[in-house]
Amino acid sequence: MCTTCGCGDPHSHTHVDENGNIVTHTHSHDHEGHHHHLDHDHEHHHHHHDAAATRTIAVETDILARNNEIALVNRAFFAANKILALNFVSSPGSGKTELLCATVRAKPDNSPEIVVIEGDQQTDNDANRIRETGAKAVQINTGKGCHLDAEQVKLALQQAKPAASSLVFIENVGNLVCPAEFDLGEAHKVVVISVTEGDDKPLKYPDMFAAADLMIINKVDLAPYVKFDLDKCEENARRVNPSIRSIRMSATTGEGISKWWAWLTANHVIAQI
Ligand SMILES: Nc1nc2c(ncn2[C@@H]2O[C@H](COP(=O)(O)OP(=O)(O)OP(=O)(O)O)[C@@H](O)[C@H]2O)c(=O)[nH]1
Ligand SMILES: [Mg+2]
Repeated sequence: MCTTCGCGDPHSHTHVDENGNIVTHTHSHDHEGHHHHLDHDHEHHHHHHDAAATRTIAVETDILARNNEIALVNRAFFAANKILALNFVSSPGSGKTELLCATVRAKPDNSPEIVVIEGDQQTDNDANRIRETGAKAVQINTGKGCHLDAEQVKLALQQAKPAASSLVFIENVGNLVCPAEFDLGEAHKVVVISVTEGDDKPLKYPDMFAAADLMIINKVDLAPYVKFDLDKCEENARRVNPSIRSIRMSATTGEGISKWWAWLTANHVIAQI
């Protein structure tokens, strides 16, 4: 887990603000009492602070253990209500929100209710974009946090109250690193990569591609203008995760959307058993 970005601060607290957004505040101090970015004497510092390093690891372990406990509560809620919950992860700007808007617009007539939980450090732009499509959306602002945690999602579920047999789409904070470690209770992580990011990303961020069951390669409409080998990207993803599935898509042109809906429908059926 990252200890420099504030995501593991045990003193942070989460509440619902006056606009109905779920907001997490993180205290700006850090556990070791110095500022990492200004610490020119890093090696030396660590050498004399083994106790502090041990404490940091202990805090991280506690945070992940506590997160996993709450993720189990969320997972039990999804199972009891036959809800298919997906956790969308990617670098910023790969097109997660655009893809979710396109997904809602292309939903089949007999589609289950769709509820979207939007995670961003700041703003409720993405929740508003989802609401324009007619789907229900709850915004979580993580502040300094670079990922969603299970507690935030639990609060969002209490607010959104998704119906039985619905689809719950959780859009994580744009970040290919930390969200890989935090289980939210979802059935599957879906990693979105766009063709402008480079086909080597699965090898550079293997944890995320190993944690995902499906990779969506988005913005294929831009493929003619960039050096991005779609086959190579899929090959790289399978090197870190041999069972990962892949769908090539464009959220703006709608290419690939029927394949994506077929995947969704098949997995929703499994959630009904
Ligand atoms: N050409 C093209 N542009 C796209 C596509 N999907 C998204 N975009 C554009 O890419 C930009 C980022 O899209 P978003 O949906 O905001 O990306 P995001 O992953 O939700 O971003 P964060 O929430 O900030 O991590 C926007 O300008 C979109 O219009 C696509 O398939 N093709
Ligand atoms: Mg977004």
